[in-house]
Amino acid sequence: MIRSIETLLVDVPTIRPHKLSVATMRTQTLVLVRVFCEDGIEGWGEATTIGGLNYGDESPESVKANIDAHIAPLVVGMDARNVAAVMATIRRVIQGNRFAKCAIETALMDAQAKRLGIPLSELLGGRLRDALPVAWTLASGDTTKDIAEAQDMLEARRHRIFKLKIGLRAVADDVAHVLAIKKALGDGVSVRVDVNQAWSELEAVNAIAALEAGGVDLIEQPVRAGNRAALGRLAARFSVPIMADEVLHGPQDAFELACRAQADVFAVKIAQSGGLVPAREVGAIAQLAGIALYGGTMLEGAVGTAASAHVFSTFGELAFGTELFGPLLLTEEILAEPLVYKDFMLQVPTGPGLGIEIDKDKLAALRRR
Ligand code: MUC
Ligand code: MG
Repeated sequence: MIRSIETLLVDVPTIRPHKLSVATMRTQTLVLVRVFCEDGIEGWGEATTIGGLNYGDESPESVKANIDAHIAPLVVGMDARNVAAVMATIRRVIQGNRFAKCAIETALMDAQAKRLGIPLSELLGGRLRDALPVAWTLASGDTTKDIAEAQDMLEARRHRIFKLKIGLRAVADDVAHVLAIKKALGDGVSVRVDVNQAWSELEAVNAIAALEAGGVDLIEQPVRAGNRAALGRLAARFSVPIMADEVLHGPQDAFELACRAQADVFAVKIAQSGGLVPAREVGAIAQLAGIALYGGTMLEGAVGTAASAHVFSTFGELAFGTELFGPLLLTEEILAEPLVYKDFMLQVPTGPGLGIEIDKDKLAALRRR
């Protein structure tokens, strides 16, 4: 039985300012959810977002308030072992709140997988890989600093895929910034861009032509999420793949984008999808439609990152790898044993549940009061 649910906000400074077109992050607010079960087992989930309400329509504070006031009272007392039934009730009764739902589903699946003594990936159909390629995002806002940062990552064998956050400056300046980095890093290194919806369709046409010619591998959400038709026209026009991110809020969006061939790649995010099972469904739709997959992040800490890794480990195809570097952007470690990043990959945890152990003293010291 579900005994109680606790939500925590944990503010952690980032290792450097992280500049997106929608926000400059100096701190990340981790939204953590802890589900206590009658049999003594507890599960952890995460509902972290980016930049308060700058990125998505749930803020850390709204997630906490809505879980505390609406979701917890609905499910306390339900059978913790029947995760599907609990989630069906939540999805029937609670509108929206995809991040909050994801955190609850993660915590319940963590607890259930611990109960069964298996990694969470095995509840989702089973893993096909034990390690995932991990991109790093260059977003210092400075070309020279970004090149130096990428070179350090290559040398440390931590990342060889780089995603550049653009869309804040004039289009020509952004294009020059990207091409300078691509030139400095060379052919063997994958350089991609994430525009976070900043361009008009006309700006996108001109910029993508230059980026494609310069050897950029992937263009993420160049135009606003509401303009799906423009995304589709760009996907049809260019051979460089166009990736859907902010437009993709779960299986229904995935289905509609797939039916209209409006993206070449899906950035699957567990929270944006509304949970681990819906994220699996997004992956299945993509695979049936011949759309390539990328494992996205909302810059979650270790809990959301581990949960995402379990989901992405079950994907048959993951052509563009993942960007599960969230914990590496933070100055504080909240696990007793950090997640393992080596040889350009994140190791998918192998222990029961999420396969991580939270350092509770650390959390107690960091949590918002
Ligand atoms: C996004 O839009 O993909 C992922 C990596 C990063 O730096 O920001 C996120 C959000
Ligand atoms: Mg994105």
